[in-house]
Amino acid sequence: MQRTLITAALPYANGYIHLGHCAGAYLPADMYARYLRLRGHPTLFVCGSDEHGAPITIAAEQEGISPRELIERYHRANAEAFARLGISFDIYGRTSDPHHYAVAQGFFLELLRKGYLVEREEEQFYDPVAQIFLPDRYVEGTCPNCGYEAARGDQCERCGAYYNQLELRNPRSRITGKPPVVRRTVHWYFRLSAFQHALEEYVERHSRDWKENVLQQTRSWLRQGLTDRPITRDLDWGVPVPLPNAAGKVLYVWFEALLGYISITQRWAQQRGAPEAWQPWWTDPETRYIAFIGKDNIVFHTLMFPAMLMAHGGYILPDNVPANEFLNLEGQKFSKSRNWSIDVRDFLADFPEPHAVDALRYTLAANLPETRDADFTWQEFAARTNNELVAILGNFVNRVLQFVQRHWGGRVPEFAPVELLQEWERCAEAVWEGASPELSSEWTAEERLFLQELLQGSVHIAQAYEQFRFREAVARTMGLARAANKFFNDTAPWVTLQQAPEQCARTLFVCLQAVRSFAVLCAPIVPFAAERLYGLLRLPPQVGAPSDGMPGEDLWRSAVSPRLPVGHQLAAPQLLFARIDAERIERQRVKLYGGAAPMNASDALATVEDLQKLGLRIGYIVHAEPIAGTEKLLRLEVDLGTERRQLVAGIAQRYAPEQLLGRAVVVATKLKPARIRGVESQGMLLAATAPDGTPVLLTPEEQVPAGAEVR
Ligand code: B3M
Ligand code: ZN
Repeated sequence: MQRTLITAALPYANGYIHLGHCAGAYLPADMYARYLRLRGHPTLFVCGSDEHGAPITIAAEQEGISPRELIERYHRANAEAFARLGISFDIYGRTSDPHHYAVAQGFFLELLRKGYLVEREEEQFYDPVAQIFLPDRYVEGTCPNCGYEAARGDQCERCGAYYNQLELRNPRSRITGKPPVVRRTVHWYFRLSAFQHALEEYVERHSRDWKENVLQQTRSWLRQGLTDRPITRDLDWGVPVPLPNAAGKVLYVWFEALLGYISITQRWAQQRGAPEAWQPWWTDPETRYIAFIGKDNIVFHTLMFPAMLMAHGGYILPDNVPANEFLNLEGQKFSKSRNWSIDVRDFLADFPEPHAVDALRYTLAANLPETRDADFTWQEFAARTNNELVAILGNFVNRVLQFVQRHWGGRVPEFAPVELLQEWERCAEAVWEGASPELSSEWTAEERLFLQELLQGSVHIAQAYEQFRFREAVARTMGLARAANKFFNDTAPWVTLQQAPEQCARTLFVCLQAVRSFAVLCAPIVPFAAERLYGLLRLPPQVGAPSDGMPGEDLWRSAVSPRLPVGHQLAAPQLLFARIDAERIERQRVKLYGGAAPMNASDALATVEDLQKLGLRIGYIVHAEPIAGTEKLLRLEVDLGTERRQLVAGIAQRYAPEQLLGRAVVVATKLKPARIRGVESQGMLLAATAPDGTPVLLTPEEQVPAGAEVR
């Protein structure tokens, strides 16, 4: 069975992890790891703290403590935060581990022996007062390109230019504020350029399975041509360069931190008392290696690390590097320095109840920055919790368990005729062979509809996880819960209870099996709730927790089979989720905005008049054609009853022009006209955004005349 190694970027131990980090790498990696374990695949999920480099030393200086004190504090805090969030690492290690030093140094020596490292003397800034060479982040000066006065040593934040630190004008040391002097120093360069060709081949082998953002960034680096990179620094905090002539030099943090994935896996093996057990994970070509990261780490994982592994030899390369874009917070970038952040630790302190962790995971997962930046808002957190987790999933589970408790004393009711259960089982198998389930006419129409949706859904969700489309997996999972509620409503067991008790029992039997299905299907998203759900069903919890890298049973495949036996005793019902009330959300917003939460100030809210200003009306599409040279745009003509308007709409990914003719749409008629690709748009079409990001047109439920007002 497919062995999968999963790593998530090693977070710097220079601060508390926040929600942005979670959405970037850790939550999707955890969902993936849990999903694979539920499939029974041998899976190892490795992470740890990155404890060296300028980010650490600068933070330590700012806090007035030693780097060691700093990393102790944040390593512990972050390990705990991850655990409480349910991020199911098999090990959370650290790069200050002496074993890591040995691994990184051994790797360096092997690359040196193979001729992939070259020693070069170069000029660099030196702070004569502090008596140290200044790494790029330690110098500041005037940008040689745009004249910005607080430009960093290697890159200007304002104009984005890259340069050598010696080109800075008026350089100042960020430690003493004094101008540095230029001194010669020796460094080792990794011959990245030697791997240009091999890396091009490697990347193109993955041109179909890697995400677009990952391919684009990687290819653009390759196009510019790879240059050799210095992998040592003059610093006293880090992994010492293991050579006699290298006193005061350490390995560059990125060089050694990447090797942390390997050293930490080895630590895992040592801790199990099987020191060789790390090997298949990193050396067996049959192992699949998936590296989860945020978008700022892409080329390190698609070019630098693979080149290092090739240079050394004997290691497998990442199969996929599913990098996410960034998560924003209430419309702005996360920023610790501007106090615009939500640390996981603070969240857990303010929302200590276990279901709140599930609610956070669900909210983040439903809105991951998979293909573009996403936004976390406190309002969305409350809405997703109250309107989805509580009102849909929790509600279904509770209705079913209460009903069974009341009328069958909490025992799984009778299902007749039993032959149908075999048919159900058969269909549950068949969907995995790609068949569409067709239940016989022995089933009621409602049963057929619901079971078919459930059966097929479990396969579609699996496919979404396998293709790293986590938002879709979440949306589909909640979609099944919606279907389950509909089934309960449509079959009205409170009516059949008197009139057709056998049918009523059958309905509740089906519902209970679905409750069990949700325990399996929800585990990657809301593992704590899944655990509680197993408790309510009196079943041993199986939520994709670490399994020591061992294979197991494929639970997912039978997730939607009827596995709760008739007569099985359930526990007393309890609510699975709880509402988050508006007051708590308001307190968080006040905390974030520093007492001036704008949404509650009534001037920030739109009025009915504001809405009317848009002039929303129903129009009928009378002409549609693609706009040449674009993929998404269509030119439309819309009949508004009294006039015809030309609109440009970005809906071509979902709708072909001929599908649109005669359709009723909602048009904002009082917008300022805009020119899009040279075509004038005299208004705008309204569309909802589907989970995959494509637009879905809004259409009135019944026929209404062109020009009808929308309010
Ligand atoms: N610590 C950068 C970061 O946290 C870095 C990742 C290392 S992965 C080996 O974004
Ligand atoms: Zn500049």
